[in-house]
Amino acid sequence: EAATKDGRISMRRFNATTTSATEIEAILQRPSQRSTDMIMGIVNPIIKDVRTGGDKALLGYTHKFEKATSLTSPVLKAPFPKEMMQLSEETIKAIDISYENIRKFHAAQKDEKPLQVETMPGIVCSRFARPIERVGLYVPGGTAVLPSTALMLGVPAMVAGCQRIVIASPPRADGSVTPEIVYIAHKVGAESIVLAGGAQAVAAMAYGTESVTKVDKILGPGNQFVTAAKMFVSNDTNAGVSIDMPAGPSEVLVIADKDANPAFVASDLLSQAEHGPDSQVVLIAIDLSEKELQAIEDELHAQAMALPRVDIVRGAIEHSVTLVVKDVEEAMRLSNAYAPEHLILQIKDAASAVELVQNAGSVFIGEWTPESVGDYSAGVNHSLPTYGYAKQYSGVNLSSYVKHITSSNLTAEGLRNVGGAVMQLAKVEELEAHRRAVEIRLDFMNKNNK
Ligand code: HSO
Ligand code: ZN
Repeated sequence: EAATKDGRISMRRFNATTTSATEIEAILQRPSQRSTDMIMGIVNPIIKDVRTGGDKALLGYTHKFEKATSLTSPVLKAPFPKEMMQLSEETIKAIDISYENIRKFHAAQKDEKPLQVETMPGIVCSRFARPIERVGLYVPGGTAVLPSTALMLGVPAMVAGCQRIVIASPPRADGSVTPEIVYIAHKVGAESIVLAGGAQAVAAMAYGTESVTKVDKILGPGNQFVTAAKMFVSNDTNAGVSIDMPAGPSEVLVIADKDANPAFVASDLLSQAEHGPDSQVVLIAIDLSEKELQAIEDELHAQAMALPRVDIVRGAIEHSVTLVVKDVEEAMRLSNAYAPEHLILQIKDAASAVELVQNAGSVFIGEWTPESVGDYSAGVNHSLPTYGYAKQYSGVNLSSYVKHITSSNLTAEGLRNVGGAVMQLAKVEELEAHRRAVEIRLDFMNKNNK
């Protein structure tokens, strides 16, 4: 079946109950990405160049790729001039409301006090968190400016107490940055904005340049070049930098039943589809009749045709699919296997279905919870694992900005209690100095009546 037969925007449709498991697996494949070798071939020289050439090389790439030839410095340092944050009242209000909700939700993720456990009498093990000192937050440009990503990455960094927050984002052709991003950078206390995008921005933050602060961790979504660069620098021990997670194109999986409003379902599918032609949207329809499926498809087409980004939507819908299943268990099984970045539950008793969720980046529960609220303002983070990585990664959250340190504290009694086990294992491993570090203390205790 052609996805957009006669110009009609419609998803392929399969009945999961009568389709084989291997076929379903193939249907739910993510759209293929360009080969990593090809991407690395482009990204590697850029990274090397910025690493050795510093500011000059970085600026060169920004002049070339962003066409921002008037730009003479790659960094804008705080305090940011007021004239760079000129925004309408409505936009300021919207950013402020979203900022506050994101702040509240991430502040609640703070460990109140260090974890402390007495594993044996006289042995206290603890764990406590410390912020990562310097973080680099990548805010993509591209087909849409995404100041909301600056909020999603910047607010938790501020809440975690990161000392130096660097934001990188490609400038516009006139060399300026979107005022929303400058305003958010100011609100989260960023020390600078790196006016660069792509692999060159990642390299600048990973190694540092004359004017770009070297960071300890780089977070944020990006295209395949950004992702490849993040993977490269996180593997380079000379960089000493980590990353949040691998990122792929955005995706959503909607589970809908007879209770779902077809217009709502279509609107959710489209809000993800408009991100990019490589986005993927999946609809799992529980026991819907031909007529009910048709109602969703009609809505999808009608709403899509009225969107400014209809061409992008068309691309995304081409590799998107509807699967008809018989019950919520079957729906969840498929969803867990797909591990969507966003999972929307438009079903009866949606909240009680959440316990069946095993793999998903973020869940949107019930008909009054469109994904867009989470994308912008509810308080949850929108930087989430894509491409099936929800099976092993969490989305960006407060712990993305801290590392946990453990400590042990033993009394003489504690060492007496555990010393034998330590000495025996050291013996097994033939690490005599390890064994003696205990023995020397136990001997000392015996001699001094401790
Ligand atoms: N849905 C995107 C985030 C976003 N939506 C930004 C709008 N702006 C990926 O989670
Ligand atoms: Zn979105």
